[in-house]
Amino acid sequence: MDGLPATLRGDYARTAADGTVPQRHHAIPEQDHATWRELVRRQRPLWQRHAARAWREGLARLDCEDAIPDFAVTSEKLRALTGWSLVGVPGLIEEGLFFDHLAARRFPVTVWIRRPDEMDYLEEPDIFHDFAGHVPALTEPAFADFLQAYGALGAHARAAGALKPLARLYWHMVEFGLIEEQPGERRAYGAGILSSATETVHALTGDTPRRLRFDPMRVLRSDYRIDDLQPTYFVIRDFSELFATVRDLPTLLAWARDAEPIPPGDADPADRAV
Ligand code: HBI
Ligand code: FE
Repeated sequence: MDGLPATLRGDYARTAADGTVPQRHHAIPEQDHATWRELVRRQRPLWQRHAARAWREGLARLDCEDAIPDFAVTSEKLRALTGWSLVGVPGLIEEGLFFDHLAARRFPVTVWIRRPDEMDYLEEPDIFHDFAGHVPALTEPAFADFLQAYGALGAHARAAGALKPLARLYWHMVEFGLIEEQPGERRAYGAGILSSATETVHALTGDTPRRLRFDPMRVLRSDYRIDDLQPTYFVIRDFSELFATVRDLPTLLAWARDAEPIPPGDADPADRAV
């Protein structure tokens, strides 16, 4: 996602300089709340069975299952828990702006929701992906600290020509991360997994994906497809593992920038299957 997709769906005409728009929660039509409830209803059994404990506890604290949540209300809860807040955006925003928001503990959340005829697949993240997928993990302190430190590295990565490895880290560990909570007990915390019924089943029960022990150098070299189920998932043991990568990240980003990328789905001799 170096540039932004050509055809963006949101209304970018009235964005502020920082890429944000007001949510206008009061103006959300009942149909959109009904779509949200239907998406929650479909995912709830999969979340119970396959979502990480910290993610499930976060979702419960957000109390957001009966209607599209008001970002101002959620921000008050998040601030008290991990210092994060939410800002509305029309959809994907320029990378530099995105990183700046993360560095300031502001998570950009798309303000529109998919149509009823798009329940299973969407080419751009909507509010269900951004909020239901990403926000519960922001209640977990180590993950919340990791994401802020990740955003703070954006400017450095851009200056070092290392935005691609940085984007790979986000893709694999924020969008598609798995966690092994007990030996052999794998669960998901990645937003791209938990906001999609198909991806949740594939990631946790499919027999085709590779599931590999998280290794920062491997992840930073691993290219990915944005329009298909993931062929490879990376598994952490706990969220502090992610935060621990941040200290070495400036060095690793430069190394990964010059290293040979690993094509999506390919194996690497150093891989440790989980
Ligand atoms: N913008 N709103 C929004 N949400 C994202 O997840 C996002 C983005 N812009 C860029 C981007 N993600 C990716 O390039 C990340 O890898 C940074
Ligand atoms: Fe996302």
